[in-house]
Amino acid sequence: MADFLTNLREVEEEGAEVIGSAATLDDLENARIEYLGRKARLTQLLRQLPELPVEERPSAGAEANTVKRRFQDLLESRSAEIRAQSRAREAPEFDPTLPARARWRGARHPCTLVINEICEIFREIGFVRARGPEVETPDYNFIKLNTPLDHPATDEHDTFYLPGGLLLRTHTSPVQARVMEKTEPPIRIVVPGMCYRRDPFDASHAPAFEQIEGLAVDEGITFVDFKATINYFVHRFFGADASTRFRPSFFPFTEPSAEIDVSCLLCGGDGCSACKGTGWLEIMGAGMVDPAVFENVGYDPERYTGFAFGMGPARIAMLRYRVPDIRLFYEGDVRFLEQFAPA
Ligand code: 2U9
Repeated sequence: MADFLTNLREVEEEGAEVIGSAATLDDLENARIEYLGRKARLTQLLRQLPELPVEERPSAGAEANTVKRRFQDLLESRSAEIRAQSRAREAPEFDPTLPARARWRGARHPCTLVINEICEIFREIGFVRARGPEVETPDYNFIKLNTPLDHPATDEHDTFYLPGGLLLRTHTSPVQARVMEKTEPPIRIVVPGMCYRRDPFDASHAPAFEQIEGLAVDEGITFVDFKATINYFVHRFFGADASTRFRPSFFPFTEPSAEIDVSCLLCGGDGCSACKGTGWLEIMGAGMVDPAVFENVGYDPERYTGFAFGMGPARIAMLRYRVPDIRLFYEGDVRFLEQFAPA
């Protein structure tokens, strides 16, 4: 037994030294064969176990197995060290002459650009921005706006109804109703925001889209103020050469109502594919606020008059930036959006 243990210690010391100083994975493999292989001294010592007295065999066997496990552990850790050293050697050195990575230029969304420009034009003539909730009640989205719940606009096919009787606003108009309820005239506001309708997602419709609406209420506001303000806006936004056309229309919240066209930006009114040969592009709906709406928000319709208008910034952006498909605004494709970054 004493000889056995002496030999074992000798093998252990020598093996640990050889494994620990292996410089390459090949050296390490040779050390493994030499100290754990079939012909290794340790293997031979293990084979001698049956020759020891029977009572000494268990402890001698345990000692030998401990040495075997130590070799295995040492092989593993040395192998990890050698691999880490070679990875570090292979890593490219820092090269300060390499060109810098291109920076991604952030850009405002084209609809945001249009909204900001519209708000700025109206700010200069006394309109302030107002905002309100995107989740609304049928009362604010429809009833206060003179749209009874049996009106087709309230149909489930057109409106996203939420559990609990709420809905996603289908226009920003409820914000104007809320502002009027809280504020005495005079009022001049522009209201940008997202709206939701159960429309198909196609080249000219999106189920979630921006709207910007405006409202002016005071004593003595007339149709002349309405037309002059809209014409002023169109000339500021589309240019002094742009002409407007007011076509009679109908909205539940305005009376009289109009749809407003601007002379085609592409052909100047001669007729082209963009304006379908008409020379005109529709840009907004508008009208004098219906007295019933004033009644609903607690204003005296005998005392106050006003006008209101609404536009779709995505539609305006399509005309301005010649974008053929509204879906491009809502797909988040950086290649499209980064084109709107300032130079
Ligand atoms: C109140 C009173 C009146 C807002 C108006 C329109 C006409 C209109 C659409 C154009 C295209 C929205 O983006 S669009 O889908 N808007 O045609 N909006 S008058 O009238 C109001 C709003 C609120 C209290």
